[in-house]
Amino acid sequence: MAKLFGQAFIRALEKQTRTNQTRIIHALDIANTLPPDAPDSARKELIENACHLAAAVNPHVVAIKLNYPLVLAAGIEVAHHLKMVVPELPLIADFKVADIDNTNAWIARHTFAAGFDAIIVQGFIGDDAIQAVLDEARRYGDRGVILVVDMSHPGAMQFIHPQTQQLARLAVKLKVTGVIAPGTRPEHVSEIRSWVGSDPLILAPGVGAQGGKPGSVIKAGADYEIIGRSIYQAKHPAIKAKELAQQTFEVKSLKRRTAITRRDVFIRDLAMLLDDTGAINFGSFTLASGKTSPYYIDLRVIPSYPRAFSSLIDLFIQWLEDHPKIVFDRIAGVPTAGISFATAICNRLNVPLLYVRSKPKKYGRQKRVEGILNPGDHVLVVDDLITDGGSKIDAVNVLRKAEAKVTEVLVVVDREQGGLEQLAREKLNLYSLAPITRLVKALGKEKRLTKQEVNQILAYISEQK
Ligand code: NUP
Repeated sequence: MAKLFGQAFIRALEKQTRTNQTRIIHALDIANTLPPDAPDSARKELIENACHLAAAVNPHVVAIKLNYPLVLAAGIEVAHHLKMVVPELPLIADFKVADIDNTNAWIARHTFAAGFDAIIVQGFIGDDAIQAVLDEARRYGDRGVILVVDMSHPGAMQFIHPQTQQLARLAVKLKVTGVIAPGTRPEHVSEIRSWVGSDPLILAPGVGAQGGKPGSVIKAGADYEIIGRSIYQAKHPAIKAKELAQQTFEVKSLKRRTAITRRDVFIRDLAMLLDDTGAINFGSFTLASGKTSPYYIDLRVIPSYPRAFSSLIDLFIQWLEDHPKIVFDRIAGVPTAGISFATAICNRLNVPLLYVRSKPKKYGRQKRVEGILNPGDHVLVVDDLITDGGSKIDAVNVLRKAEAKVTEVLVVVDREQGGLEQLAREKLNLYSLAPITRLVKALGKEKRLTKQEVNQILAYISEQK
C-alpha cells in the first residue's frame, strides 16, 4: 500500500516527540507591524526575536509553525534563519493554501524552497488543487502536506464543520500527511480520528488562548496540539512550554488505545453507504432458492443515488490504487449490476470497457463479449456481489474463449458462500471491497445494528459456508 505523503516529516516529528517528551507544536506568531519604510534593522530584530524564542522553547516542542503575520513582517527568509538556529525542529508553513492548482503549485515551490518541511492547505479547494501541492511536496523530496478539515474558531461551525466528514474522506483518499482539527472541540477531534483512521497525523490548534484545555485533544485522538499565544505571550515562554509539554505528554491518547486502520475506515465508509442507500437490508427475506436470509443486498439501487454512486466508485478507485499489483488492460462488467460499476470505473480511470452478455445475441454475430478485446489483453472482471461464483465463472469462460487473460475478479460484496473457493478452482483470485461479515460488524460498531442482530447475522453466514 502506498504510504502517506511526508514520511520524513512524520519521522522527524516522532523523533522530537521521543527526545523532548512533548506533543506541542509552537505557533510562533510574534509579529510587530513594520511600516514600509521601517529600517532593515527592525526586520532583523524581529527575526532575531523569532530565533531566540525558537531556541528557548526548542527542548519542549516537536515543531515550529509559522503563519502569515510573521512571514509578512519578517520575510520568508525567517524560515532559513530558524533552520540555522533549531535545525532539528521541523518547520510548518501555515499558509492555508486555497487557490487554483497552478497558483498553489507556485506557492508550494516558494514555501519548500524557503526551507519549510510541511505546508498547510485548505481541504475545500478540492482534489485537483490539493494534488498540485502534493506533486510539489514529492518533487521537493517528500515534504508534508496538512489538510484543513475543520477549524478551531466559532465561525468554523458555519461552513467548514458541516463538511468535515467529506473533507476527512478526501484527506484519506489523497494520502495527505495529516489534518488540522479543532483544539477547542475534543469531541469533534475524536470524530475526525474515526474518519481518517490511525495513519494521518491530527494537528489541533486552539489550545490555550482560544479556550482548549492542554492535553484534552491528545486524549481525544490528536497527535499534536498547536499552541501559540499561551507560550510566546507568557512571561517565561520556555517555562510555560515545559509545563504544557508535560500536560500534553502524560495523557492517555485515544489514538494509542484504539488503532483504526485505513482498511477499517474503508469498510466503515462502504458499510454506511450501503446502509444509507438501502442497498443492504436486515430483517427476514425469502431468497430465490426459497431459503430465508436475515439480510438482503441489492446494489442495483446505488446508481440511482448519484452522490452515493460516485462515492462507491471513489472506493473502487482507492481499492485499485491500494492494490497496484493488479494490472489490467480492460475491465469487463458482468450483467446486469456489474456493468454500471465497470462503466463508471473505466470512465474515471480512462480504461477501455467491455461487458459480457449473459446469453448470446440472437442475431448478427451472436457475440457475448461487447466492446473491443484484443487477444492477450488482461481483463479485470467487475461485478456487484458474489455468492457461489457461478455467473462470474461463466463470464470469465466467455472472455477466455475470446483469448482474454483473466486472473482477477473484483466485486463490491463477498457473501462468503463459497465464491472464493469456486473461483480458485478456475485459477481466479477473488477480491471484494468488503466481505459481508466485516460490513455487518462495522454496522454494529456504528450502532446501525444491535449486538444481537450482528450475532444472528454472523451465525447465519457461518452456517451457509
Ligand atoms: O483552525 C485553526 N485554528 C488556529 O488557531 C487553524 C489554524 N491554523 N490556527 C492557527 O493556529 C492560528 O492561526 C494560530 O497560528 C495558531 C493558534 O495560535 P494560538 O491561538 O494558540 O495563539
